[in-house]
Amino acid sequence: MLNTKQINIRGEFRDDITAIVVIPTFNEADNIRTIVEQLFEQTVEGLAILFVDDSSPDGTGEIADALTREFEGQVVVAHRSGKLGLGTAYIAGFNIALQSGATYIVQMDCDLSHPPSEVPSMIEALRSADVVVGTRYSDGGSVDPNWKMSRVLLSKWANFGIRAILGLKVHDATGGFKAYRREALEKVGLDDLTITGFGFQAEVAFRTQKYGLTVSEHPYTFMERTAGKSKMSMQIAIEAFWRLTLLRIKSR
Ligand SMILES: Nc1nc2c(ncn2[C@@H]2O[C@H](COP(=O)(O)OP(=O)(O)O)[C@@H](O)[C@H]2O)c(=O)[nH]1
Ligand SMILES: [Mg+2]
Repeated sequence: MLNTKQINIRGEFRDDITAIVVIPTFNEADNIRTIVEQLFEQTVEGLAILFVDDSSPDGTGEIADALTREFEGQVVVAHRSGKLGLGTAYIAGFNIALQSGATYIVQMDCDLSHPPSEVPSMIEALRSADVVVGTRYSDGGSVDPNWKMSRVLLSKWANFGIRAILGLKVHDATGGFKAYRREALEKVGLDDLTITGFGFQAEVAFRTQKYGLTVSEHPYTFMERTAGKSKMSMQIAIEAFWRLTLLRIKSR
């Protein structure tokens, strides 16, 4: 399904890398350096970053290339030929991280909505769980206090609806802040995921539950991006809903 020929990798991971943070990017020129600096401020042994950039028109890919030279062995970039969507970006990134031999794989957004300061404790929690799910919707978790009530309700209801459709126990089914042991990703099976758009997170959560992987929920506060634009739209959300409904019907 995934055409690896379209992927051009810059940089190479050092041999002592154990944890790879996969970050998909599309037009994140104003955020990409900050996230690298904030992640490398954390004390995690063998930490590296893999960006999956979809030929961002704003030059994110070129900045990423410069970062691979500045942080040689610790920053790698997978360039794809065009905007191929968030789900396939994660699949490509996870596959590269697995091939690179990482023991722990983290996923997060580039826009600083997911705080880099939570990454060390999420990786730590993988000692006793297969998957650690960052959650905005259980005790201790929250969303940006500046969000309007309408936005909070929309986000909560979308999450509630998706949990109900798929029968998910995990409190945050739509978030993209998670950490996995490599065996967990191997078990989830990346190459035959059916939903490659926004519903990707929920399909992975569904398989995690179906295959009996142990999940630890990690509460955090989701902050609104301050630079760049969100790529989320109503059309993307509606498509995710019907695709997830089909997934549930087919798996009965
Ligand atoms: N490679 C790639 N990254 C994407 C794509 N769409 C969104 N992203 C990245 O995925 C992350 C989440 O996207 P964002 O627009 O912040 O979504 P939101 O947080 O739901 O509003 C960010 O790091 C984006 O740059 C895509 O099609 N391809
Ligand atoms: Mg965002």
